[in-house]
Amino acid sequence: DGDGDTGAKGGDGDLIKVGFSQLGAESGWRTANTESVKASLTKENGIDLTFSDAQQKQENQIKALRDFIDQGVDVIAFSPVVETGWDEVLQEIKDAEIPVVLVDRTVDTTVEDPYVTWIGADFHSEGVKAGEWVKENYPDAKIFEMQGTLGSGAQVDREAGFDETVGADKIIGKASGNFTRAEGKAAMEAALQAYPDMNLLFAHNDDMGLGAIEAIENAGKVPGKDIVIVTVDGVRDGLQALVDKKFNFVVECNPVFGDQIVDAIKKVHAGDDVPKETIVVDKTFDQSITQDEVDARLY
Ligand code: GZL
Repeated sequence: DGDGDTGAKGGDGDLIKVGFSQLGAESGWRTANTESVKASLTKENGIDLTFSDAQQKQENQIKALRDFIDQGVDVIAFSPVVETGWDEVLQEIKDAEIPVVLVDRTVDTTVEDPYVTWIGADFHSEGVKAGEWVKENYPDAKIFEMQGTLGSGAQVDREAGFDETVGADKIIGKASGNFTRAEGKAAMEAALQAYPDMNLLFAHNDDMGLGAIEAIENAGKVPGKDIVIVTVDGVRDGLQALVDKKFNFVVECNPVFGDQIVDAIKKVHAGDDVPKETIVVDKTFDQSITQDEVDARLY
């Protein structure tokens, strides 16, 4: 190429400046996702990453996104803590002509074409998989549903998939544990009082299920037996609970897709075609899982 470029790595000028707004560090899933993002969005991979953690507060994410606009980044990537409330900032990003790669969670906005591509899991399908296992194995269960962060795509779609599969009449109560262990434990303590005949918990993530185990044991009941527990994520602590027979079924939601994010960023920056969405593949786990399999898990 005529600019005398020897092809050697130029200075930072050759790197793609990326602003990444992560929603928080609320769960094992999220910290594994952040590790994957930071391991992939590196200078070696051609990325100059500015990373921000919003501690699960939408106003912090909106501020970070505005900072990225001011910094003139080349690409913005973010995982929106909830689906709505982004119209103004997404329009500002669009006006600044900065392409958006949406990661993990989904948005519901009036802005035309707000992002170039979305990479994440099929939350509705995860809810259906959990519901199918419950319908198959515990058709007459009295179910308590522990919701994730209210208004997040993961909560809305897992709930829809699960409820339509098991039948809303099987669900005797719902409460949010905001995807965290502490809030899951607190919500379960209240639920055990309010719904003493509950015999199955569907928790929208492992961390809330792990918090619920503490509440169940403190109430003198046996998790996995008196109260069957079904969760989503498949982080190591969740799979350990499965081996320990305290969880009964776990639907995976794989957080390790930093490589796919880098690939999308490079294509978007180059103006290459990218699919509107890329679904991260999930599988399921039951109590047949072995300790060796759990120990081998990366996250
Ligand atoms: C799912 C992700 C969810 C996880 C939770 O892709 O958005 O958020 O299931 C995390 O553990 O808090």
